[in-house]
Amino acid sequence: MEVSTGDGRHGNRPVNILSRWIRQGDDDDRDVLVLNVLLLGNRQSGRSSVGNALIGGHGFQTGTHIFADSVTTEFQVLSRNYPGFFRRQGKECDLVLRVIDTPPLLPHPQSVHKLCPEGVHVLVLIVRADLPHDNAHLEQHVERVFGPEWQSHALLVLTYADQVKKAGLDTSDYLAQTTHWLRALAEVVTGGVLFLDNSYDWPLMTGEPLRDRLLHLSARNHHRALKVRTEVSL
Ligand SMILES: Nc1nc2c(ncn2[C@@H]2O[C@H](COP(=O)(O)OP(=O)(O)OP(=O)(O)O)[C@@H](O)[C@H]2O)c(=O)[nH]1
Ligand SMILES: [Mg+2]
Repeated sequence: MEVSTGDGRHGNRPVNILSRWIRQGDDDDRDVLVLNVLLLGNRQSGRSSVGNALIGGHGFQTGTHIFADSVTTEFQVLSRNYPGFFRRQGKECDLVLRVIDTPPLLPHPQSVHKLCPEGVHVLVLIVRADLPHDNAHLEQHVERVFGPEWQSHALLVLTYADQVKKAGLDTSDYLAQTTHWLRALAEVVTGGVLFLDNSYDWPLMTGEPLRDRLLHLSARNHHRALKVRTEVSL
């Protein structure tokens, strides 16, 4: 497994994270697609667990906090290279996911820009399925930081899918019965909704459908990145 800590190196191979398509040397007829993925959600929503599912490891610290604190108090970037993840124009391509875990407060544009000067390819909005929710601030904030195009780059992940199952609901029943806010959010995000059960300890497998969905969404956007609007005042 090749996991790195955001300095753009993957194993012994330097990767230029400023370019989304990187050609390997002549002897290796392969391209590399680098995608910046930003995780957003309330405290204890399961952001770091989703990050681990994406990198297929345990690099992001997770845990329960009964008081108002969060386990994640600072931005953290971890990358993973998935060799030969997909084919493009008849050639095998590597997928590098550069995953940015965030503290629960809505991130300041300057902080995101510092970590992703080239922009963000996919926004993963994370909400706990087993708790009542209404977080209209999330969309307002994201729209101010990324502009109206954010919807085309976003997908919604509902964590604690195990609890939904325990309650005897299937996912379409759940969406039909959930709050107006969550239903509306599910309808506007181009990447759609994915239910995730992070209760068992096998992140590489848990993350598989999420990685596929994420790549598909980015391809719909021709792998263009959303630029961060650093000029906005919050
Ligand atoms: N049962 C169950 N537990 C989960 C799921 N996802 C996360 N958890 C647990 O919920 C707790 C919080 O998960 P984290 O991934 O740390 O959540 P977070 O949003 O990063 O939390 P903070 O950084 O503290 O705000 C951990 O104990 C996880 O093991 C899930 O899908 N099902
Ligand atoms: Mg966390």
